[in-house]
Amino acid sequence: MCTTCGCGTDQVQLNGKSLHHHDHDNTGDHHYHAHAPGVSTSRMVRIERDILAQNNRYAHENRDYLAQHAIFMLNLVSSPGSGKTTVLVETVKALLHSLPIAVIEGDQQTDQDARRIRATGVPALQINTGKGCHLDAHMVGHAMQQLNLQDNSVLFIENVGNLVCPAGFDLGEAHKVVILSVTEGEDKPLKYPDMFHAADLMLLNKCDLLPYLSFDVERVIEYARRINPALRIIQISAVQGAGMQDWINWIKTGHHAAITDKAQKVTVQPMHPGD
Ligand SMILES: Nc1nc2c(ncn2[C@@H]2O[C@H](COP(=O)(O)OP(=O)(O)O)[C@@H](O)[C@H]2O)c(=O)[nH]1
Ligand SMILES: [Mg+2]
Ligand SMILES: [Zn+2]
Ligand SMILES: [Zn+2]
Repeated sequence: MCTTCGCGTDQVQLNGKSLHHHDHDNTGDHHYHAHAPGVSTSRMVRIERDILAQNNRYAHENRDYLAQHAIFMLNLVSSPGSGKTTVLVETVKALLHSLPIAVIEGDQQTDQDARRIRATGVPALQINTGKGCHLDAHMVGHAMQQLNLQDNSVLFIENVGNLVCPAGFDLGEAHKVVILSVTEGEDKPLKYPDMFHAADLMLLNKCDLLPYLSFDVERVIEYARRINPALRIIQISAVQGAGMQDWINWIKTGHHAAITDKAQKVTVQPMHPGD
């Protein structure tokens, strides 16, 4: 699977341009991660035997950068069609007057989702992974750099629709948020446990459709908590708005903590380093 083969890296595009259309040797200080000098990316991928270890190093750089700038980053993961983009568009509309926001969109092809986000007035960058089935921390680092992120902002990532390998890739996010819609069946947490284990919050979406389905909400909650007892679960309808305020409050609390955490790190600096 892709955690060991590094599939699709050469085809990755950011807003339609090759990930490495620029030369790493003259990118200046805005390119805040380093590649091994004199080694091409494709060769690096071949000689890098532990894709996840490499990913984790990039994720660490991303997380450091986000902490320094008090940016709260959420990684939204789900199967295709669960409602990630719909949730994001409604979330962005609810938050854009109170917080600076940016969005990174991941799909194999097209910039349709980035255009849906940009229609709200918020900046969005589309990553096309080609044959790749997940975002990795290296792509996200480049996308972060191109977005000119504001300090104290919220950065949302919509991952490639896939409940399998995005679970294994840390992007440097504060939390993975898994979206499961009620049309997908209650058994998905048991069938794709890694994702429900990796997530801190589950949004159960499309609850407006419950009257037409035999979906058992109590059962899906029991299955999800069997995999991850600490999982927060919020029932929502992105199109009708039910539960959305709870989700917005959860984001605001996390964003506030990110800012406060940064402020605390600043204030604990000793006034006189020698004391
Ligand atoms: N009934 C209903 N449909 C929804 C809801 N959220 C999303 N959808 C629909 O589900 C489909 C897929 O949504 P999209 O946001 O593109 O999913 P994504 O592939 O996860 O980004 C679209 O037709 C949406 O209108 C919801 O809360 N209720
Ligand atoms: Mg989408
Ligand atoms: Zn993958
Ligand atoms: Zn790079």
